[in-house]
Amino acid sequence: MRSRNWLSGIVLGAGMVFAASAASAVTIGFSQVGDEGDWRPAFSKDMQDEAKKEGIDLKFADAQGKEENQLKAVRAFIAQRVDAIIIAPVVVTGWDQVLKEAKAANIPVFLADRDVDVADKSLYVTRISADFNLEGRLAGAWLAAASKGRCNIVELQGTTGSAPAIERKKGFESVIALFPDMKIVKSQSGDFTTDGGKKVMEAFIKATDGLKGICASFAHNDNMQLGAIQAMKEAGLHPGKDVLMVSVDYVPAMVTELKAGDANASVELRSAIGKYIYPVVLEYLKGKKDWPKWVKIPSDVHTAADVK
Ligand code: GYE
Repeated sequence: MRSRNWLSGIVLGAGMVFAASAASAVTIGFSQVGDEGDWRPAFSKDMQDEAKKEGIDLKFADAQGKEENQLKAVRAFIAQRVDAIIIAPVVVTGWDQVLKEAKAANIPVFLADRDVDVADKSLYVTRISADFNLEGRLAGAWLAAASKGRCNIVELQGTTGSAPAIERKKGFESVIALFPDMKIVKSQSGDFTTDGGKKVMEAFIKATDGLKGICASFAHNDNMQLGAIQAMKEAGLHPGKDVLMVSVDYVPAMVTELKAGDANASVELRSAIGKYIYPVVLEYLKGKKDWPKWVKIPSDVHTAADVK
């Protein structure tokens, strides 16, 4: 009898410990852009895997590329009283109101990857992200060297109004502006998708009589460039040979194209970035409140020569 009590005491105690740890697990709501290319799902998977490793209860909401879905998701996280909210915002505008609501509810917000444009920066703790402007500059610098500073460029822009489309364009333009014979002659959004990139390149091919006089294609991400490569091949052109191909992300499918010689360079945007993001959130929740407004993640440039 005595030993049974003793045993049930342990079972009960263990149950209480378990209940206590389950109750104290940190709950984080993550509003993700969608799955527009190869980079994004890799980032989503990394966020889910890292959350498991950290014992975080992650509520993951896929916005399917629509900001209105993100606003709904963030409001749902507020209603659920999560401990923190992470947002990878589709576009930079339209965030003031919902961030005010999170602040009023005392729920800290962290930006991951993309940026927002809000007047009051105290509405979020910090942004943990690569430097998209630097990525644009790296692509521009690579192209300046590869073309010896003489190049007519077609540009495939990312989602209009998104931080990477704005900043990669600005960074790239700031470098080519240093070379009087480098210029962007055509530029259009392909919405960061393979399909979008293919359609835009088809239009460029038509408008330039088969890319006559065009020396390079700069795409704000690899997926659009992968679509552009398809369009060029279908038109009997030789991407990577007739036209220099430079883009951003360094996804596995682009590495394959670099190896095959259909593309020339890609700036790496790391997708395994949960290990940079969660420690900031967790330390904040434990009491470290003073973060710089931007925690930067490095980016590197890779050329066809590296992957061979
Ligand atoms: O380059 C692109 C994705 O937000 C920086 O979004 C990210 C970009 C990335 O769709 O492939």
